[in-house]
Amino acid sequence: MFEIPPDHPRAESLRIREKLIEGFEKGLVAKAGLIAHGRGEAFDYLIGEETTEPAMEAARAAAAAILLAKHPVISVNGNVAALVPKEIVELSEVTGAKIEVNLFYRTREREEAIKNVLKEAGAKEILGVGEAASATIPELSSWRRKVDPRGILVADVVLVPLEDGDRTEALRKMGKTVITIDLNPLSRTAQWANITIVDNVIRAVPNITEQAKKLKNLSEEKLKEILKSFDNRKNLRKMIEIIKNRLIELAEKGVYILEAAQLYEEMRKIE
Ligand code: PTJ
Repeated sequence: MFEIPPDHPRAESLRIREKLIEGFEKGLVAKAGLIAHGRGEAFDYLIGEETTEPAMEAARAAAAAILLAKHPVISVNGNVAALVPKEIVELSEVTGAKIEVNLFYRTREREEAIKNVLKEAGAKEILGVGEAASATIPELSSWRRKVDPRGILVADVVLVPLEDGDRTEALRKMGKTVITIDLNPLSRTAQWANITIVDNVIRAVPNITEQAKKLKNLSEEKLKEILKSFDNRKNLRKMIEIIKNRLIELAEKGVYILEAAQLYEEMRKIE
């Protein structure tokens, strides 16, 4: 892995990027996954690269939905396997949700590489690999239609991080509750899902696990109350507000421009 200087002002973001590049080199991540990550980075910049209050609210609702589910499934693609394999396994262990590999750019090699990474991270059972994905999601023409009859096909709640809109729509039409993690609050997936966590998967997956640990001992009734009080439309509006206010604040105060100007002044003094 390329060594990131620890004092680099964007060290954390560069470290995440390196994980993805490494995942690409290991055959986990699709070429388009690198492009998708760049889009995610841009939105992360806009939300301030930290978990916001609405994102934590959504993570709480997601944890409640997964705990209430009879057959919860976590769908894993290349980017998720490269960025948060251990965190996915921990979420699965805490909630009892199954893990299924489901790819847009499906190849047997990538399925196997992703399965191996998840196994190395401690997963005992991985669904959806090879012939195991023998069922089909109706109304879906992409490779994402191929699912495991023990997993996504019979799931009542599916967590689909970094998703494309088509499958979210198809899963909703099948009557499933769809939870997504997507940094873009305007994406079709974000708009179609029942619960959208507008946050980076790096932060969101551990947040769902943390919330699930807190909620685990609550009664079914209390969990249902949490779910009922969550409004995805409102939550998405709050996220768009956060981005709007952040941009207005930056435009008015010119935070970065001010920093650059100060630096320029310092340099002039040295000269
Ligand atoms: O591994 P595969 O074959 O299943 O392919 C996976 C990708 C991601 C290539 C595929 O699902 C795809 O093309 O997705 P999209 O349509 O590009 O959507 C990805 C969404 O995830 C975009 O809205 C991005 O803003 C968002 N995103 C990217 N990186 C992150 C993210 N959201 C949360 N955390 C991230 N790190």
